[in-house]
Amino acid sequence: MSILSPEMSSFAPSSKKQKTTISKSDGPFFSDIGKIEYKPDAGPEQTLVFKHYNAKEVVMGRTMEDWLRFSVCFWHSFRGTGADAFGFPTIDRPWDDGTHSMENAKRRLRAAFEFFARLGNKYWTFHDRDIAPEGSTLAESNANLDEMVDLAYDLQRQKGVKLLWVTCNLFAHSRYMNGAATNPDAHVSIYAAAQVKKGLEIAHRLGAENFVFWGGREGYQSLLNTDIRAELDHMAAFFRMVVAYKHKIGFKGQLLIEPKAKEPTRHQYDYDVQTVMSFLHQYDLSQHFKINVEPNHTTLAGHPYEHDIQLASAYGFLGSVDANTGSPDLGWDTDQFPMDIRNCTVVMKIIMEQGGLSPGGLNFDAKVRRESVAVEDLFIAHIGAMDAFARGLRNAANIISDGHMKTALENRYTSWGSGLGARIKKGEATLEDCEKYIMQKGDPSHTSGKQEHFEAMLNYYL
Ligand code: XUL
Ligand code: CO
Repeated sequence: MSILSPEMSSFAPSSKKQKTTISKSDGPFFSDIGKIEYKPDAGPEQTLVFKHYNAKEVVMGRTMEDWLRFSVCFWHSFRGTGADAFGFPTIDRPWDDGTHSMENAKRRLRAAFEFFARLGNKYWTFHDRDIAPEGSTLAESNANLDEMVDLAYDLQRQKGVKLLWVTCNLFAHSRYMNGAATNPDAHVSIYAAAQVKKGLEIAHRLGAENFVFWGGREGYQSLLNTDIRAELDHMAAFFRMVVAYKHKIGFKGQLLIEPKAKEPTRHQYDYDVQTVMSFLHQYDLSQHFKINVEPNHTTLAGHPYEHDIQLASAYGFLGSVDANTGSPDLGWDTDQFPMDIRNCTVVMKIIMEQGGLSPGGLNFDAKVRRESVAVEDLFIAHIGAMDAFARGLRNAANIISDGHMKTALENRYTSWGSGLGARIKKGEATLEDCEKYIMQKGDPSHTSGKQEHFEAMLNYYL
């Protein structure tokens, strides 16, 4: 049982933390750490340098920076407190005084941009309510947001950091407890739409390259009190208003839907990539949206790590990636930094094979463990994950240029390239043709799937 109110979550924008206000320094906050450098010969204990990520190095015709498009997320890295459902905050940042004042919000944003400049990521992401405190009315929230967006605009220019995407937090406030776009009460959905209107405007002003919809409460807790068809119709109508307004204001960013199977709802409508694709087709929205895939959500849906990335890419829907990982032994979303070289390799192989992720990127929707309380842990986590993806990139480049895995895969399907197989594919064959074929040729032979051969080949490159 949870002993904490949801207010303790790092996503809770309007929580009133019971903490004494203390004055905090205005920075710099990371002068001990300095600019993170590329030192390929560094030893295993040197975790504050890049050993693999070399931003300007060219791999298969493009710089690492261009392939990887790393982004730091504001909510986990600058709003995370280490609180969980069973424990109080553990992380106390030197820029955070525990209040919800604008002064604190500004200091925090400056700290974030100092962090970005030292780490060397070129992109960041945020929810509207991460960067500015929610007011007591929408007008007040919008005014707070405008003030913070002015500062973000200046910081982006000063530090040369761009906005990968913005999203609206339509799940933490209690008004959204029964959903946002799918709330049975139209008044709540109207509030969400008004909030998203402002979200699109600030995304436009800050030059966001994408805009994300993660429907955290768009789902149900019980089928007994839920009209699924009505809720999905409402969600589609909501997205149509979004598309119309995007075009009206001339926002050029790519719209993305981020699937997740469950949590916080028992069932989330955007369950996984296949579900989102069919929703988009069903409601004739597929030309307006791509998908932001988060592998920890993929594993939560019961699929292998790269399943959704592979599937979205196969259908031209892979727009961006929330680069993180879970603990496969657990059944929930732990948002850990992606450190597994095998996973990073297969993901980069898919991304390179589709020609890159732009205008999407690899957004670290990941948080340091609640026990990793030191400021340097925030750097080590990002550096480790960036290095893991740089290794993934190099490995994927080798796999692709060698071509052995591609050939082996294609070999499994050669029978579809000619004869009756090819005619079926083109829609030129009938069931009678198939019967005649089998009568003549008899049973197919057993062909090896060669799974172990593929696994051993992959390991060669890791
Ligand atoms: C929650 C999650 C969100 C979205 C943005 O699981 O992934 O942080 O990425 O709302
Ligand atoms: Co995410």
